[in-house]
Amino acid sequence: RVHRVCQAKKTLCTKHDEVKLAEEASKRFSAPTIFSKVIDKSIPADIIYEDHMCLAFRDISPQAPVHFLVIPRTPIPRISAAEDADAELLGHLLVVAKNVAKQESLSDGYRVVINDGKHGAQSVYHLHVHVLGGRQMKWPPG
Ligand code: TR5
Repeated sequence: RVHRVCQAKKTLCTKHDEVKLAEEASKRFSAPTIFSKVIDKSIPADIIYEDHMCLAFRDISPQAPVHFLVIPRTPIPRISAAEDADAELLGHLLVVAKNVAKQESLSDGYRVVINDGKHGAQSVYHLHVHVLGGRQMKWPPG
């Protein structure tokens, strides 16, 4: 049988095409995480900003006097799974991060972090931007 995608692409029909597509799809649309429940408000969170594209809420285990997360409503699992077409959304997350940092009076500066995957020590697979402030940060991070 000729797979529809192979027909459309007029390439040699191999199973690999479907496997590849499934892999790509699974990278982008992973299982819902706890942050989906923050978005649909089925679990409580201290939400300090929200708009049509994203939410900002306080981290449940703060690593600094101010520690909040900015997440897209669209459940992109991790920054490495974002696509070029997500540029506007990704830019928006940073704009919101700096606006909420200002709202939180972080006038002496702050740190913005995105952890990706195992080496990045990511634990929740719904893209999130950490903003930490209210104390002196050290460099390099651990
Ligand atoms: O390690 P990464 O970069 O994936 O960061 C995940 C962050 O989510 C950690 O800093 C956690 O403390 C934070 N986290 C985890 C949960 C949670 C949360 N922040 C706010 N509210 C949360 N709820 C309700 N449940 C969590 N499991």
